[in-house]
Amino acid sequence: TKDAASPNEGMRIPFVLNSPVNDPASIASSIKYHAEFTPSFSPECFGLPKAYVATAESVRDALIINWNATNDYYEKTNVKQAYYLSMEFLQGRALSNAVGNLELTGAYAEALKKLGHSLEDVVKQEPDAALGNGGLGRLASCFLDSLATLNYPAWGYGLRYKYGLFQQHITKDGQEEVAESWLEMGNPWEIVRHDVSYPVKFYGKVVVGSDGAKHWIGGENIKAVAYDVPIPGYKTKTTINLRLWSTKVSSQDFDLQSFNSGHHAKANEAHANAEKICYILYPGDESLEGKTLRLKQQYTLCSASLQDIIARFERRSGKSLNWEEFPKKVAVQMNDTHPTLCIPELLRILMDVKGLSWKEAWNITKKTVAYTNHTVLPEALEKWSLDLMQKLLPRHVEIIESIDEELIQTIISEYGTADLDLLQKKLKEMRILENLDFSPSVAQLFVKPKKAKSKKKVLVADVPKSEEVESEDQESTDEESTDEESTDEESSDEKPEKKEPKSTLPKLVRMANLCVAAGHAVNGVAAIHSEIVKDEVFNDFYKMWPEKFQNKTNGVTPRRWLTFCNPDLSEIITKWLGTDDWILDTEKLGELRKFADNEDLQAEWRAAKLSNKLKVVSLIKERTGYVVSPDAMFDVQVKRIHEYKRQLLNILGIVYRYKKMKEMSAEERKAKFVPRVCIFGGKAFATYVQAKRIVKFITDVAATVNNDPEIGDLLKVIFVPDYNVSVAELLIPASELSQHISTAGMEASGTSNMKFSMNGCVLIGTLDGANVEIREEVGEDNFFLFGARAEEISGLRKERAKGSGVFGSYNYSDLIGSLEGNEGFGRADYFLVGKDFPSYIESQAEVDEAYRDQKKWTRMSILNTAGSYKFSSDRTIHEYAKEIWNIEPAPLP
Ligand code: NBG
Repeated sequence: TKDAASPNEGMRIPFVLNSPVNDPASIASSIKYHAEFTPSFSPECFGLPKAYVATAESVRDALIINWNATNDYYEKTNVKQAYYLSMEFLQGRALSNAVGNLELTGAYAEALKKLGHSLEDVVKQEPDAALGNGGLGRLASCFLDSLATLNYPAWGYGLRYKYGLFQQHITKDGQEEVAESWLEMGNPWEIVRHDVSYPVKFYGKVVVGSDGAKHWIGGENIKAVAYDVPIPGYKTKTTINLRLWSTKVSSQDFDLQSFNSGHHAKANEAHANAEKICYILYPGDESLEGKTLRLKQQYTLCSASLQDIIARFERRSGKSLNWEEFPKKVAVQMNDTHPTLCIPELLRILMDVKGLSWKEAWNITKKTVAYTNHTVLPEALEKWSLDLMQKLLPRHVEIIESIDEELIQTIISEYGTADLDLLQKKLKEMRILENLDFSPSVAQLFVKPKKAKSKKKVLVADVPKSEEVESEDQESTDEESTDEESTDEESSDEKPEKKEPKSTLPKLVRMANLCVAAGHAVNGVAAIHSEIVKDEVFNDFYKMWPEKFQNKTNGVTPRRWLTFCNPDLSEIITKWLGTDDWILDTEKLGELRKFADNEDLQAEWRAAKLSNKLKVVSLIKERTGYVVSPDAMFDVQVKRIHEYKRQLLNILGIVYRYKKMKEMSAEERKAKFVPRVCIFGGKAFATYVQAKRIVKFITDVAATVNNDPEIGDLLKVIFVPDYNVSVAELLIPASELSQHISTAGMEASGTSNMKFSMNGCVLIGTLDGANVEIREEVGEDNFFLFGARAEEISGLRKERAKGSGVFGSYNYSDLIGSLEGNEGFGRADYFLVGKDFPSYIESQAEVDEAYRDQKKWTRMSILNTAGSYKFSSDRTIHEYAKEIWNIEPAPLP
C-alpha cells in the first residue's frame, strides 16, 4: 500500500459484460474469440487441443467474473475465512466440472457442435491436475467444491508442482514411473498473480536486535508467487480460490559473469535451487538432499500462505487493526501434519515481525489452527530431524522449543510430581521433541536424592538463592562444593543418585504432537478412526484435553462423483425423485428406497449400468488390449497400492478362484461361478518395493488367466494402467462390486468406498474406516462383510499364518514370504491376508450367489445409492464450518 495514494488510486474497476455468455450462440462466439486471440496455437486450424484451450478460456471468463465478485464481497464484509492448507489437491480435470457447476453443459456442447467438435472429445484433451497421491488430496478437492457450493468463505492453499503425480506405465517388469508434465501445453485454469509474491527464507541465523526482538537473517532467499485457480460452486455465483505457490529466485540472481565465462550451470544455480522446490510432489527422501527438499516444500507452503493470510487480515482491518481479532477472522486447517510449520511460522511473524509478546502470539495461534489426522500408520506420522530443521529453520526451532516447554509445563501440572516415574514416562511420550534432554528446571524434578537423612539445603525452583530453605528429610552432599567448575551461584546442593545417560538417539520433532499441542481441534476422518485417534494414537493428549478431539467423517462431492460422472444414472434419479434437489441435498436420495423393488426403475437402473460398463470395455481395450464382456460382473479395486489395503488378498482370491475353475468341468464351472471382470488400478509409491511386486503379480496373473481359452469370459483380470481421477470417473459408475478390504483398524476412512456406493455399487469389505458407517446406512444386507474386526487384530497378529499350498504355482517368494513369516519377514502375515482369506472367499461366494439374482442385486444397488446420502462432502463441510472453523455461509447478495 502506498501511503501517499489518493483514496481512489489503485482501486479495482470491475469489468461488466454487456450480456452474459450463457447461450450456445454467445458461447460459440466466445470460444471463437479465444481461439483467435489465444497466442499458444498457430492460426491455421482449430483442432481438438486448441478447441480445448479456447473452450477452457471461455469458461474461465465466467469464473473470473464470479471470482472477483466473491472476493470483492469478502473484502467488503470482512467475513471470517477458513483456509485449508494442504500439500495435496487432486483436482483432476476442471472443464466438465466447471461447465457442470455453471449449469452450462448443454449450452457448451451445442456451441462446440456448431464449431465442429463434441464436448466429450474436447473434455478429454485436458490432462488431470494430479497434485496429490490419493484420498487425502482428493478429499481436499472435494472440500473445495463443497465450500464453494455452500457459499462458505474459504480458500485452499497448496503448491503448484510442475510435475503431477507420476504417470504409471506397466511393462513386463511391472510399474514404471514417468514424469507427468501436465503444464506442458499451458494451464488455462490458473491465473498467475505477479503482484502477489512473498519472500521465503531458509538457513541463516537468528540475532537479537537492539530492541530485544529476534531477527532471522542471512541464508537463502527465494520468492513464492501466487497462481490462483478459481473454484466454482454449483448453482451459485460463489467462486472461491485455490492459491498455489510456485517458487522462483528472489531477485535478479542470474550470475552473468559466470555464464559468460562458460560456467553455465553455476550461473543458473540459484534459479535451479528455487525452482526445484515445486518440481514434484513427495520427492524421494532417502537422501539428506531429498529430506531437505521436502522440508523446504512444507515451509514454503506455510510461510507464503501465512504471510498472505496475515496481509489480508491487516488490509481488511485497516485502521482498526487489532491482533486479538485474528482468530475471529481466520481459521487455518492443517490437512495432516504436512503443514505443521504454519504453527511456528504464525508465531514467528506475530512476534518477530508484528511485535507481539509470546503470550499474545501463542494465544492467537492456538485459537487459529486446527489439525486433521488422516492415518494411524506409525510410519506416516511425520518426524523431522531436529538437526536438519535447526539448519534450515533456526528461528522456528527456537519457537518449537518454547512450545515444547509450554507442553512440558502442562503435562507436569496434569500429572503432578508425586509419581515421578509416571511423569517422566508421559513427558517422554508426549513431548514434541523426541530423544532430547530436559531443560535444567525440568531435569531438576527427576534428580533422585541418595538417601533420606535429616537436614539438607534444598534449592527450591524459583526461590532466590538467598531464600534457600532448610529441609528436614533430604541429605546434603558436599560433593558439589568440591567441584571446581561450580560456583556458589550455579551449584545445586544435591547430586543425582545416577544421572540419566545422555540420549544418543537422533533428536526428532514430532509434527503430530506439535499439531495436537497447538491446535484447538484435532479430528479423525471416520467414526472408528476418530475413536482410535482418541484411544490409541493420541490417548495421552485426549486424557489431558478431551474437548479438542472430534470426528468428521469424510465425504465426497456428489457433483463430480455422481451428477457429472454418471449422467445416465443421475437422470434416472431425478426422474424418479421428481426433482434434482438431491444434488444439493443428498438426504433426498433416501427416498429412492421406496422404489427399490420397482421393476421399471430396476430396468432403467440396469440399462444405465450397462451403458457405463460399455465405456469401460472400450477403456480396457484401449489401455490393455484385453477384450472383456460387458455381461460379466465388474468387480473393481482401485486405490493406492499398499499392503494394508490388501490388493494381495484380492489377487490371491482370484488365483484361488482360477485354480478351482481349472479343477472343474465346463458345466460345473458355469454353475458355480458368475462371470467376472476383476479390475485393479492404482499406483505404488516409487520406492515401495513390496507394493510394486503386488502390481507385477496382478499383471502376471492377468496374463495367465486372460489367455486361458478354457476360462474365456468366465474370468478376466485387468490392471488398468495410470489410474487417476479421470479413470475413476469412468470406472466407478461402471462397477457392480467394489472392494474395500483393508486390515481392520488401518484405513482411516476411505473415500472411494463412498463414491462407489453412491453410484449404486455394492461393497465387499471389512469393518474398517468409513465402511462401518456405509454399512450402517445402506443396511447390512446390502454390504458383503468379512474379516477380523479392529479390536481382534493385535491378538490375531500373534498367531502365525499357515501356508496352504494355494499360492505354490508362482515364484513370488518375497510376496508369499510376507504371509508366512519366512526369513526377512519378521512380521508374519502382519496384514492378516492369510487370516482373513477363508472368510473373504466365503463372502465372495455369497457375492456370486446374490449376483445371479439380478432383481435382488439391483435392489441392493439402488439401496446403496439411497443410503449414500450421508457421504456428501457438503455434510462434512457443514460440520467443519460449525464445529471447528466457526464460519458462516456468505452468499453474494
Ligand atoms: C488417507 C487415508 C484414507 C482417507 C484419506 C482422507 C493419507 C495420509 N490418508 O483412509 O489413508 O480416506 O486420507 O482422509 O493419505
